[in-house]
Amino acid sequence: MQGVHTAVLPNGKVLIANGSSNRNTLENGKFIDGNNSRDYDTVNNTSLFNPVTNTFERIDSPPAELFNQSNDVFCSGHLHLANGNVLFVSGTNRYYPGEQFEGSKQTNIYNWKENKWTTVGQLKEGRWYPSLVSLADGKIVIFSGLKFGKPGQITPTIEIYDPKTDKLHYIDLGYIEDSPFNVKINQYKYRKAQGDQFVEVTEKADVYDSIDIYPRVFPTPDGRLLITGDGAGKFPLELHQSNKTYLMSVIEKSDGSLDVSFEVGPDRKDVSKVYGTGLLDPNAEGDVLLIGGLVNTNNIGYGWPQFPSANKALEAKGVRIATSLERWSSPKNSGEPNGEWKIVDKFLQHPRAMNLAVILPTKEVLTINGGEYPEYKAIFEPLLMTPDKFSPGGYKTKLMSSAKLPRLYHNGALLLPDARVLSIGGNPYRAARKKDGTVHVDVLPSSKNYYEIAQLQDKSGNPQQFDAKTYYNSPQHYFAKIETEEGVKVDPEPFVPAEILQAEIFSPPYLFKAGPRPEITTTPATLKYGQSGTISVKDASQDGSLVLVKLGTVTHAFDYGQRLADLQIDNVELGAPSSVTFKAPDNPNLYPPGYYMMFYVNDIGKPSVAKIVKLEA
Ligand SMILES: [Cu+2]
Repeated sequence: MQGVHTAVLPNGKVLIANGSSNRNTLENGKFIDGNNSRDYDTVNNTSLFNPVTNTFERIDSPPAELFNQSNDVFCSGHLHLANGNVLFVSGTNRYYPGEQFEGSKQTNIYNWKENKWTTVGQLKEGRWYPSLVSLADGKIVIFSGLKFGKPGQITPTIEIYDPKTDKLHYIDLGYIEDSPFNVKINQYKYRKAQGDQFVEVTEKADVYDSIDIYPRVFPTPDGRLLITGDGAGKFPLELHQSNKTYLMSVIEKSDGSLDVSFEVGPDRKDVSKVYGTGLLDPNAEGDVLLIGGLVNTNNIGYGWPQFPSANKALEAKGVRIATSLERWSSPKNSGEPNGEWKIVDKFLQHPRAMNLAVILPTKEVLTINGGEYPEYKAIFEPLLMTPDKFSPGGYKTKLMSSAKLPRLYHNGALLLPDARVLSIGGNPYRAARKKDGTVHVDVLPSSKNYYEIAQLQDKSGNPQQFDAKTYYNSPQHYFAKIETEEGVKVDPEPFVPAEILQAEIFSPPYLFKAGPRPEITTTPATLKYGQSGTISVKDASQDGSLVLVKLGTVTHAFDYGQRLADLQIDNVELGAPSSVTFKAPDNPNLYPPGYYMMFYVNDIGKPSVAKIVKLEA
């Protein structure tokens, strides 16, 4: 199964939903753009992964039609509600013919207790590629996305879902002072690579700003939302760079209506990027980190070997893949009322896009998946970031053992309750589905025919037919003939199928540390903000730590869900078992109500398996 949309559930299983999954239709040898997502068989592409038994189980998908419109979760946004159910917002209404992307207005809720799909009704707007972020009281703010019925247009609105009333509030940002849709970009600055250095280039512009699709948005400790500018690009595919950032506030008035206001935040040190990842820094509470991504274009086909002269033209315009780590220091730490931005160039060993950054229980971060280009040249080695005050960006970095499979566009990575990391998906181009349900993954985009079945050979040049078993046994087995503007050649990089259908699990170094793994034997069923609790731990140590990691929910190089709260330990009574008294987090802005994995980490940095606990007001 593919892995476009993934979320860890409170029962420890991983929900994997794909909808129609970026496929074309193959009929009588001809590739036809898109597929019929009103046909249930086309969107029935959902499963649960159980990391304890290492098994996948197909489950029902949301219905293919709702409210007389198509209902396809492919390219939706998703986030856990406080009750652990997962709210899916929008998805694809259509993308054909001619890649005319439109968002659906549908919502779907996955109920993890009953293994059932329901809806909270329709959105007012289509939202293809939306982002969701929780507020302190469990409301969910839904940003951006492409409209319904008007292909390629970003909606200048937000909707806020209130689980208490089960209603959606619609707010037009076009009328709000200092919202991105009301702020003019007169110039922007970007860094252009020149030999081994970067030089700053200033360009004039004359456009209003906007909010990216899949915007990287984060809560601040004081309850605002930081719109960083990074995301999955502006639409249509035009140059639309910005250094601007925004802080948004949502106030609920006594009559229940919501008041939204904006402040323009500090400028970024480089232009906003697409398809890098972002996270709240687990080692500097409230700080935001943005890692990697594509700079100076929205064209994710950048790097495809089929188009060498187009790639050169993009590079001449300053297009590149970032190696940087950018940090927004939150107001308290920076001393500035709206925080400040810093950039560390050459933070990553490889330029990297479509990557994820998985927060580990030890407060390390694993940058994983993605490629040196968004859809080409996968990077197989995860990069472990270990907190270190003296290193640039606050982290030492070290490459880990290679994965076996490439994970380009549409990949996922999540921290599992057993402290391993699931790596899943990968979808550099569009597979083709036949009427009988079979799916061709041995395809390549073609300059002449839109798509074609890839012509493959082995290392020695013998012609080959694609065979999934052979590929998964030996992912470097196939090489494809590609048609470039400079003639036909054999791609020096091994062929990557259009969909990677196997997952891998990475065991971080902490699992190989000597000695027994601590075990949490009892926890309170629920944690209340700011209150004390006690857990029992087998094989605890005097200087262990206790963390909550919010259940992850990942798509398109971003995890909307993950947060790490480092719990204050007030008392440790060593024994068999030991008893550890702690204080639950007191800031619901950063740690919204819902389900978290509680890990105990011993003094040499070996984590327990998590107990899943509920944090509530
Ligand atoms: Cu997508």
